[in-house]
Amino acid sequence: MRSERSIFVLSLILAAALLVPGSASAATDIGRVAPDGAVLADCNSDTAHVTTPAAGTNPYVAPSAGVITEWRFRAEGNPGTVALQVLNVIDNSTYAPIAETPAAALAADQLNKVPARISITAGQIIGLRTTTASHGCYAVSQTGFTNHQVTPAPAPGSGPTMFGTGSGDAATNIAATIEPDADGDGYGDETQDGCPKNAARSDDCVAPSVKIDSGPKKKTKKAKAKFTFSSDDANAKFECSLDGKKFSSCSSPLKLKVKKKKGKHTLEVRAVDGNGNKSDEASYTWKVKPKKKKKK
Ligand SMILES: [Ca+2]
Ligand SMILES: [Ca+2]
Repeated sequence: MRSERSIFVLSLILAAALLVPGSASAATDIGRVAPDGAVLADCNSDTAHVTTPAAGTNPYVAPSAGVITEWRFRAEGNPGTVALQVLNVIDNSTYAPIAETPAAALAADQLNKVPARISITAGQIIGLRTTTASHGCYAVSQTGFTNHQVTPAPAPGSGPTMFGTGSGDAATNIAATIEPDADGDGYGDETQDGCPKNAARSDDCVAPSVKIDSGPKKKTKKAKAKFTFSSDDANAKFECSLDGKKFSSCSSPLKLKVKKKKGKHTLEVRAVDGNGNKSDEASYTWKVKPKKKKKK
């Protein structure tokens, strides 16, 4: 019983993983966070940071468009409050902040993971803005990278700003996960958007499945019949229709008795999830043939 239950839970998890619909590609991680135990530099309040590498691809630049659904920052000491910024790259020392997340109060001496919902397009760069004076906020020791900073930090939409060179062989302590946003509604399609093909909705619009798992013998002499059915959505409710009658709520197992004892019968079942999404109907047809009375 216990193992059946864990298999059921496992299959639900698998079903949920397979239910990531409409995603053109998988989530992408960009940026760098300090390794555990790294010694970080101090930084000042109201300072924005971005990073450029001496050569090669910039790991802070988004390779494709999407929505940042989480950003990460490894803190030592007291990091204060920090916001993630999305910036246009004008050149290697000029950046234009486009948007930023709300400033988050970060916990000391640990990897902070902050949920987010902020759009980014291919070629834009992530950076950070410190909003309180803090210790241990930005610099990841990183050979071949340059951490650029500017004070005061420019506000999003304020236009391009020259970022001075803060330090060489150091990189901004920030990373982010970008999920695809195929319908462009600003919700990451994998963990935030229950309706990734409809820009007007982000709530769950995916219909559950339904399956009739067992029923009576296809040819039987019995007027009584028993059915079991199931859905990939464990919280879905069921609706049944016998012989074309109106659907009404039902549950598994379902026991019924046909009135006409002779002939074909059909049971249709559908699943309805908590958001009113209905599955297609599953149907089961069987034939009832009564016992012939023995002639004496
Ligand atoms: Ca979306
Ligand atoms: Ca949507």
